[in-house]
Order: sequence, then C-alpha cells, then structure tokens
Amino acid sequence: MIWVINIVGFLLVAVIVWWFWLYKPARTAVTKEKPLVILLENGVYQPAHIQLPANQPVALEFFRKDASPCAEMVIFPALDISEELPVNKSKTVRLPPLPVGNYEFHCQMRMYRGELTVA
Ligand SMILES: [Cu+2]
Repeated sequence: MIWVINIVGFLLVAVIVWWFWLYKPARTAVTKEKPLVILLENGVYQPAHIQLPANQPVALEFFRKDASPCAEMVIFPALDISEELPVNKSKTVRLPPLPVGNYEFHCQMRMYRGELTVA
C-alpha cells in the first residue's frame, strides 16, 4: 500500500512544480498591423497575457462589457498610464515604445489583472 501513497505524493509534487514553475499562460501577440481588442467581462481581461514588440508604439483597444465600477479604469502603473473605459464602447490606449520586460496592468482595485510581455 505504501507505494500508492508514494505515487500520489509524487504526482502531487509534479503538479505543484508544473503549476508554479513550468506553467506559462498563453500570450496573444499584438503588432502594429494586427491590433487587438481586449474584452472586459466577468472580472477578467480577455486576453490577459499579451505579447508586444519592443521599441514600437502599439495601441491596445479595450472593450468594456462589464458595467460595474470595478472595471472603470485601466492602469499601467509602470508606464504612468491610466485611462477611463466607457461601457460597451471601445477605447484605444496608446502605449509608448517600450523596452523589453514585463508590465502589468489592472483596474483600480486590482481585480482585473493582465500582463504585457514586451520581447
Ligand atoms: Cu476593479
């Protein structure tokens, strides 16, 4: 019987390792030619993980379907950008050319969360 417990324990460790170290959420790429609409609905940005080219200005289009005040602002703290998002309309947020790195964005209460990967 002890081997069953060993296997279960090993699988548990494998899942934990995968989740915390190996799992990388899929990213959606944005380029100048291929703009992207980010939907705000049910407490999540869709997509929330976005890949951008470095050193190029890029525009993101936010479409807020969530009327709750939580979704009202989108904030890019590292970039000093905060924009108000109208309900059921799209709003373009222009980003300056960015150096390589990760930049998070979120609503004012940090319930909506997303991340830009600039590469
Ligand atoms: Cu919020």
